[in-house]
Amino acid sequence: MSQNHSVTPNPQLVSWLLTGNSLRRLERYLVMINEYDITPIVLLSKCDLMEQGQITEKIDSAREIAPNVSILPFSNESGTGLDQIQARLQPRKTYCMVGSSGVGKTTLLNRLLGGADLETNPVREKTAKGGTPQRAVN
Ligand SMILES: Nc1nc2c(ncn2[C@@H]2O[C@H](COP(=O)(O)OP(=O)(O)OP(=O)(O)O)[C@@H](O)[C@H]2O)c(=O)[nH]1
Ligand SMILES: [Mg+2]
Repeated sequence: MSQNHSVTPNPQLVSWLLTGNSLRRLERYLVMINEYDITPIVLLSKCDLMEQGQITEKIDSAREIAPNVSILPFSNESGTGLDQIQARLQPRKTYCMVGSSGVGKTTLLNRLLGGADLETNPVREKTAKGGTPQRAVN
């Protein structure tokens, strides 16, 4: 029997980064992702809570640290930008989404998958962080 059977999957990963507020954090994600053959897309979440000027400002500052990366503002609330995100998704590709707790990752998945109904948590007022409904499953 041939020893050359390669069964290693070679998924094309696109990692999504949702910036909460921290550009430092975004920078760390990009450094981490740069280690792999992954094309990142920065998703700027909750743009319904921002004025157009603030959105432009955020995009400009993200672009300074990620000059060649697509930056897509979106809102789960109003639906703005969801079609642009959807347009980036291809069947049978693997995608990975990272971002601070509470930025809206699960809500976005629910919107994109339609009817997935994964559990979301309100952002806690004191910490401005989500309640981490997603946990590792052993
Ligand atoms: N205003 C506004 N609120 C949003 C939006 N997307 C999500 N939220 C709210 O933000 C809170 C946190 O959303 P989640 O989707 O649970 O956040 P998450 O990133 O999955 O958080 P973890 O699972 O803790 O990592 C929920 O109360 C959502 O309803 C949005 O586009 N606009
Ligand atoms: Mg979640």
